[in-house]
Amino acid sequence: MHHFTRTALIAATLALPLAAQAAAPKPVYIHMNGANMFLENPVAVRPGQAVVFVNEDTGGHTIIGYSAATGKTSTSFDGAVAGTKGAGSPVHTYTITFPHQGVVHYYCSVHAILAKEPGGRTVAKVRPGVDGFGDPMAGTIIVTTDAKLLADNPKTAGEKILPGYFGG
Ligand SMILES: [Cu+2]
Repeated sequence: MHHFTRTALIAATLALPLAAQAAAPKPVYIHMNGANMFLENPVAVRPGQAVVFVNEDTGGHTIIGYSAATGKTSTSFDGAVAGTKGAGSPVHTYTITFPHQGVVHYYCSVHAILAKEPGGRTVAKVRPGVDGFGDPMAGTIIVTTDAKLLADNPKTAGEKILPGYFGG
């Protein structure tokens, strides 16, 4: 009996990583190009699900988390992605996961600045002199288990490379 229990325990332990792997959701992709924006914004991800920032721009970008409440930037959510030569060339990516549910704000420090609103909240604004579509290069990630929010992501968030999105 003792022996059987031990064998069962070992079998259960071995089975765990496989089960976890099978359940691991696909990453959520957020793309950048010469428009100096994060294309998929906002996105929702599960706790532990990978968020992959893909740079399809010829120029580089940073991806830095910040607290809207305090204005402090994150030391753990702090990425940089170099540019690409274009379609068919390698792209640089930055991958991060978030263990807990919540709302995460981030911005690109090359193309946006952080500023305090009159109410005290910190928001990202277009860095003066930066070209683009007019919105600041910044975004929000909702870390949640809510199925409806998770299903609401843009279609492009499911693809690593957007063939028509290289540029700049
Ligand atoms: Cu940027």
